[in-house]
Amino acid sequence: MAERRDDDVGTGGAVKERARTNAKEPALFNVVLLNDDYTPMQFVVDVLEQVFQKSPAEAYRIMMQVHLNGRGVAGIYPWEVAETKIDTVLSRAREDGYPLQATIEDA
Ligand code: TYC
Repeated sequence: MAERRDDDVGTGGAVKERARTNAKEPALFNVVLLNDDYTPMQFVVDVLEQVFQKSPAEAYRIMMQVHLNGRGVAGIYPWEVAETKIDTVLSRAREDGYPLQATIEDA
């Protein structure tokens, strides 16, 4: 993974070299939605808009990707955020009695 480069760190402005910090990018994970035969399309679109902050057009596109291909990426997040998104999706789905499944994988 690429390291972050901070421009002009500690060089007093006259830059010949750039200092390199040790800060690493956080590891990122895909939140993947899985298709099933029972969860309504509109429920999935609503989840994508409300939980993953997708526009209505993008939410519809992702829902159809999952419906037609079996899976699709709802969003890309650090591990704990991805886990929380999945918890939210699964508890909303179960509340409404739908079998929607979501999983985390390496981005
Ligand atoms: N296949 C579902 C239907 O026909 C719709 C659906 C889309 C379900 C995406 C889950 O992650 C999903 N009602």
